[in-house]
Amino acid sequence: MADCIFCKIVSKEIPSKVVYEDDDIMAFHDIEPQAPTHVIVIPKKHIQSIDHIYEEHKELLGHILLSIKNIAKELGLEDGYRVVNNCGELGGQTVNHIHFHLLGGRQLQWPPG
Ligand code: DGP
Repeated sequence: MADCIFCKIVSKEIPSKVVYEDDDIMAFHDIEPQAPTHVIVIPKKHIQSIDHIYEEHKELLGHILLSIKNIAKELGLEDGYRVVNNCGELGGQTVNHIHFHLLGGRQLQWPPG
């Protein structure tokens, strides 16, 4: 998608610190980290949000979750981590390309603001 920041990260038009990449997904360090480890995991294909996923995306989403587990392990988050998806305006989504935040490296608090 022409105006999507994360599509530009996928095409390498915008540089990022990639931690994992395969044919379907990409994981890179967040530009505004909220924890010592803060990685964004996205499908390469543009999907706007969780509100825009359908049956055809089931395999892709499963692949994302399994990859998050592997990335967390690779990054040494053995004591725990948090996976966050912000959906839509009230959910706090600012980039309209579905993404999962992988946060760790400190004690995370609950509830979120
Ligand atoms: P959200 O609020 O859930 O839509 O999160 C968007 C995240 O994307 C936010 O934590 C900051 C991050 N982000 C925005 N622009 C860029 C960028 O150009 N590069 C990287 N690495 N992260 C970005």
